[in-house]
Amino acid sequence: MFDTILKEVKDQENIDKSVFIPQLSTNCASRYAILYVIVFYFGIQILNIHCGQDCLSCSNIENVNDCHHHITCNDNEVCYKHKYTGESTSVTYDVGCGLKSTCSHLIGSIFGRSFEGRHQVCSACCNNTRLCNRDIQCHNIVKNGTTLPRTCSDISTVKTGVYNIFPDGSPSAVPVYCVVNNEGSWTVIQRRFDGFVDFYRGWEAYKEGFGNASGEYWLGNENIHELTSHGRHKLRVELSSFNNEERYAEYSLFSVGDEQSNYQLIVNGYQGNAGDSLTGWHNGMKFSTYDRDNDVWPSGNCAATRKGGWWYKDCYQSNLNGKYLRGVYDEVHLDYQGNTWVTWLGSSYALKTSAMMIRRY
Ligand SMILES: [Ca+2]
Repeated sequence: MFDTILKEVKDQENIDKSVFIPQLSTNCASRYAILYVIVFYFGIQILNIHCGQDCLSCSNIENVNDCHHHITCNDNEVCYKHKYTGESTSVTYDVGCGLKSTCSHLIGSIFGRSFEGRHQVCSACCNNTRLCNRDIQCHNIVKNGTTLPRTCSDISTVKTGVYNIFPDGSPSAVPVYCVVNNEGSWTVIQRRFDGFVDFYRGWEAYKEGFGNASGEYWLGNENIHELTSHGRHKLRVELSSFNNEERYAEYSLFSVGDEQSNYQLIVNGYQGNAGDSLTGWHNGMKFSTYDRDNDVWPSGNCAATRKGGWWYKDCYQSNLNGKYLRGVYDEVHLDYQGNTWVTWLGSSYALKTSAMMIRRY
């Protein structure tokens, strides 16, 4: 799902870095001066004067939130953020105004890269802040009057399908499958329906996400964490069997911690008809993969034996990222490896479809 982003990076690799040097906002400043003169002499009330974006403007800082100096860009400029590794190997930033013409792609896309590890992004503004290139922590991101969606529920659509979202406010669009039902639009974080995508993957794959937004995929623990750390989210799990019977489980509370917490799961408030295969066993558990055993089984590794990535305890009551084994299977012989939801069809029935989707409310 990140092919597009990588392509953009390659396309932009040869752009000369020198064009991004911040420039003084003389045009805007002179316009302000003229307007103030008019106001002074003629007493005209002029409100909401604004030329271009307000950007933070600092060089060689380790934390963008430490930058308090800001400037107003010229009309032909936008905010940029340049992240690079300094001589002390610590990550540092330059932020300021850059030419809009060098930022012709979607907001948030990478528009210059001098070599690996150095890149610049066109920044987006938080709603009502106008301060564009601080690390953005807000629900709505506004750039030039256009709101960028953090989740599917920020997209005005009546149609289920693939859309771009911006889970962390920047820097890059993430394609995702949005499901629209009576309640509104849901952001799908996990989807399986044909077994074409291998879900037996390691920590990094589950961290970044894998698969394809129009097919089977895992959105990525980083993205899921970003989304669920901005506002309260509910989780809806939709399941079906090979008899085409459908069930669901909904949770009024769902969040995933950061990597330091090993993407710890918080889930509560069940209602539905599939039974609750999450809170009893998996609430409070850390995420585990075959190469990162965070389960509570001292002598074993649930992710390795059950063939998935999940918030295993010792081991599971649900295993939606387990092996796509197509219906009834020999659970003992195959070590409970199927993609299962135990409170509905038990641990020996591998489901036909599953979708985990979240909605901010
Ligand atoms: Ca273990």
